[in-house]
Amino acid sequence: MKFLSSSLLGPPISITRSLLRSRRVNLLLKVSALILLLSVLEAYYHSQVSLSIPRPVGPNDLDEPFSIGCQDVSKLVTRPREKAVLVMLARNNELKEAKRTMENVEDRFNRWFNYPVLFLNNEPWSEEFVRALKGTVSGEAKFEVIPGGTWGPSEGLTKEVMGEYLKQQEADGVYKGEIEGYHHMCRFYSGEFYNLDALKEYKYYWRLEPGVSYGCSLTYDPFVEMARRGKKYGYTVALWEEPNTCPSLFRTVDDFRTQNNIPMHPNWKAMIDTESNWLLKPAPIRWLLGKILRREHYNIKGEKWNLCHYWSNFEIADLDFFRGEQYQKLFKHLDKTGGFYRERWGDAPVHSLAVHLLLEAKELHHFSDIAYYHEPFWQCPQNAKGKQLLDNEMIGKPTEGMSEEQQGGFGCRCECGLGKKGDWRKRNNRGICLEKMQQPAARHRASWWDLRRRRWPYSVGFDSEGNKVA
Ligand SMILES: Nc1nc2c(ncn2[C@@H]2O[C@H](COP(=O)(O)OP(=O)(O)O)[C@@H](O)[C@H]2O)c(=O)[nH]1
Ligand SMILES: [Mg+2]
Repeated sequence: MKFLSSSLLGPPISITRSLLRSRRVNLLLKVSALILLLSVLEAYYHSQVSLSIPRPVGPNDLDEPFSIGCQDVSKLVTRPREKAVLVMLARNNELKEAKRTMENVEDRFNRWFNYPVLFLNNEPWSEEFVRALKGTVSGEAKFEVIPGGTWGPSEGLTKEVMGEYLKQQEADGVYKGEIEGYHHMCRFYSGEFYNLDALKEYKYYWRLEPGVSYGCSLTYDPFVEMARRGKKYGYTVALWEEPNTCPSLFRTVDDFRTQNNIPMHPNWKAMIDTESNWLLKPAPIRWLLGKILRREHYNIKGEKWNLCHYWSNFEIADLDFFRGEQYQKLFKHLDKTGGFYRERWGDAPVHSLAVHLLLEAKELHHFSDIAYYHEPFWQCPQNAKGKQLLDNEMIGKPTEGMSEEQQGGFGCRCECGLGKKGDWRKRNNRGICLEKMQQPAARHRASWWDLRRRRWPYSVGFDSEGNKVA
């Protein structure tokens, strides 16, 4: 009876329900699939199209090595110098390491060019340090004490609050986060350094550190070349920053960018991670990560800094840029937030984000011909074949440690062996950061195949075999 009535009235209620449900499920599935597709398309568009880095216009890369092999230094030293200075911040107890650096830099460069060297300290110099270092410098040696107030802390930060910050960083395992002097040093080099009276007469500086070493000879004047080519910031090594030293740095710099209507030009895009997890970051997720959760290393729009930066313990740069209005305004903006102490912002990421925010790609220079070692990283080029000027009297006799000459190399008298095994030290210490940060200047770029094989071509000026791009 029951069956009859239901068959007369149409399909049983349970079947109707399940039909309806399956239609609803169907619709739900279709809508979900559509949302998913739109999300993927949107995420693709955002990361791979709107954040893509255009190749430079014109046939050439925007940055190439200043020199291939050795130059006839005897001809170059007769030319006018730039207003430039070598700078070393150091402590009295770093005498031995400071002396080693200076002797090395003199041997590889300054004995020909005789630039002045400025030694800086936050405490009075010991007589012993002055005596020992004076003897190493071929130009004028100047010893200055950093004026009080310039060596941190930030305005308004009490000793107690600073102490709390340092304790917290020690507990969190932040690299050198518990060392007060290290915070002062990072803040000093980020901003106050550029306004020192002792630097007023100069246009360029080359930053040195105790205990670093230079493995090639620099037989031309890098300051003159910087000026001639309109370069404002020169670097050697690029690498990833320790994430827990600067969780809010990128957001703070990007806030400055939007407040001052600075457009997202290619150099800035080069600091954004568009490679990892882009698929999972459509607009609503970015909004959640950036605006609501305020995730570390994200800006308010939900774009993530790739943590790449230039290692600022080597720098050759234009002081006018750093003491100029825009950079100083940025430094004050950063300093006001207390991040140099609440976190442990390094001067390296601060400089790097700043130059990528405020300078054009053509104003940056990779000193790929300089061999530079600072524990634990090393950049060292191969020696240019047939360009070692072995008979040049002023450069002198080649040493026993000189690496062999290679086709496609561009170093001068480089010693890259360091006595350790492995060939990686012979080539430039390229890597994903250098590759990415140089993209705005590079017409020739690493193919996905090169990247997969971890074969970093000399993207700026050179192809993947190390040959100069025509
Ligand atoms: N005068 C002075 N120099 C410092 C102090 N802390 C660091 N420095 C200098 O700052 C530079 C960077 O310091 P370093 O210890 O090499 O740090 P790292 O290279 O980041 O590991 C070096 O030139 C040091 O001599 C400090 O408290 N006083
Ligand atoms: Mg150091």
